[in-house]
Amino acid sequence: MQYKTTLLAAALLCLWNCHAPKQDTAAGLIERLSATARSGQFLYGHQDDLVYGHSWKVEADGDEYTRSDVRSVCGAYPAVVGFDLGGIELGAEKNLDGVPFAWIREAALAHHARGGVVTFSWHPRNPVTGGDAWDVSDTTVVRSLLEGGACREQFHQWLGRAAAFLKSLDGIPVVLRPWHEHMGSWFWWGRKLCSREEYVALFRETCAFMQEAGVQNLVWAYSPNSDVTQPEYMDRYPGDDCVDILGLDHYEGTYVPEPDTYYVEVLRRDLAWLAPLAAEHRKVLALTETGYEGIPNPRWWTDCLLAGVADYPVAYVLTWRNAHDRPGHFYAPFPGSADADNFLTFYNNEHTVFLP
Ligand code: BMA
Repeated sequence: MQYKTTLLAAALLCLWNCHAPKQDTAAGLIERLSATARSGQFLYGHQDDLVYGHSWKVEADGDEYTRSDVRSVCGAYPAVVGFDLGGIELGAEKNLDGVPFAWIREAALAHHARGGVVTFSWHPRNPVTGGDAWDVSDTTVVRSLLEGGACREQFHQWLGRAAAFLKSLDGIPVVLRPWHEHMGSWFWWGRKLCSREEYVALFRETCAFMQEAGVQNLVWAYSPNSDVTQPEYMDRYPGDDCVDILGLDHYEGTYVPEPDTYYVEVLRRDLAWLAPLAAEHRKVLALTETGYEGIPNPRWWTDCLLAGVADYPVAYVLTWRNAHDRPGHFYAPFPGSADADNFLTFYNNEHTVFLP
């Protein structure tokens, strides 16, 4: 009996392994994300979760990256953790939020080893003005990076530094989400700052560069900001050959009279045309950035986020960061935060996937 049970267990394990997607490749990660969405679930993600949180940060080399605001509240890590590459282009030791790239690398590897998914955004400096990613004072920046442009060499140097960092990740598959929220005009690559052709070239050249540099296992996300029409979303689409994820960045904010209603309505309206579009293009659908700064609504997790995504085949959602040095700048719960109970309901919901 004992022997039979063991055999059965071994057979089941083999079956599971044979069918389990190989998560160590880009294709395996894409399949894992698709399978999650097909099953009616989504992975929960949090930016910078393992390197700092509300009023704490990793302090020293050798940290094991076990601390997490999300885990402190629900007992499980987010399944997706995001990091930002801003500053890598300058060869800086720390990113734009003061996190050493060496620690980002270690945290990303630790998260992958636990079975988690890693994603990178990038807020590079403005190569023309020397300002930050939000410096929109010059409308020639993207053009200057392209063939014949004055910053062409610098662009390649910047991409080279990003490629070197990504190559240092031991080949683990990661989602790269460059040139995001470009249907707005708050970054130097935004809608009013470059032409359609320039944006598409910027994105495509970034993909081609990474490929030529031999960066393995990148999963590419295209993530315009929300509240756009399908034609607007597709107008600057770089092409099926360099995109794996159709993403959306959608935030709640008090710039409208009824922010909760507006958040859910706009999200559902956008996902209603994005879901069939993703299916048609055979791409993964994801809410690549979201949140409500300071989470003013203690029922936000169920009444807004879950209400917005539950009916659509979204593979993951990524809430933005809990700053350690700005008490009101948080997008996920922490021990004692007003939304913590509601987050537990969200955690226990059948739709959400975390990492034990
Ligand atoms: C923004 C804010 C900034 C931060 C940037 C990149 O949304 O959180 O404080 O520097 O993202 O992480």
